[in-house]
Amino acid sequence: MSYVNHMAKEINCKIVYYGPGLCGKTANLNDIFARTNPQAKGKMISLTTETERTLFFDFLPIDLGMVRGFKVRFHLYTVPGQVFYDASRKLILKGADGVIFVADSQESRREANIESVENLVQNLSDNGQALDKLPYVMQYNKRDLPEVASIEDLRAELNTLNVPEYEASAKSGKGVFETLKGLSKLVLTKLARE
Ligand SMILES: Nc1nc2c(ncn2[C@@H]2O[C@H](COP(=O)(O)OP(=O)(O)OP(=O)(O)O)[C@@H](O)[C@H]2O)c(=O)[nH]1
Ligand SMILES: [Mg+2]
Repeated sequence: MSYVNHMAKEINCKIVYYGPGLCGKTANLNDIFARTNPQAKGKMISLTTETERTLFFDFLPIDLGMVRGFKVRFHLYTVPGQVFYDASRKLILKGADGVIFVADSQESRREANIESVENLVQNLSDNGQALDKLPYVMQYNKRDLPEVASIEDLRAELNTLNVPEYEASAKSGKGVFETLKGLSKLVLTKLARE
């Protein structure tokens, strides 16, 4: 749930990057970190194993400017994608103000993507939240690789809620900011209505 500090005139929002193992969640945060100027970002914190797989989460606070006199700060989190880290995923998802689903476009990951969306729905529901009530966007990542599924197929399999969708190659930064901008627009629109 967004935390509005009226004294400091700050709005704090929690954004969670979700998706199967190795889909590129951490790559999204790394790119955002690398391209954001120092005044607008906090420290990036990564809890990883030696192999750079996310063990618990990555965390990056960034300032997105002002909305009606309030400073808007996004707290970006990634979850660990590996199936057996489910308890961590559920915990990190708690209180999310918005979710970005990062799909791995490779044909070989089609089933993993579907399972991960199902896992997202289940974990939200366990936390008392519903995906169709949340600001939510879809990113089709790794478009630079050969043997990727078509956007039409990915859409049919993953984007059943028909949310805004973005093609990306997070490794080179393509589509990363567009995705975040799309989600932040939804989050801010919802905040303005509350
Ligand atoms: N070719 C290509 N490789 C990518 C892209 N995005 C990420 N990768 C690579 O895929 C691997 C996994 O990326 P990560 O960002 O660590 O994936 P993750 O989703 O954080 O994985 P977990 O933390 O294990 O859940 C890394 O080697 C990345 O460099 C992309 O768009 N294109
Ligand atoms: Mg990661």
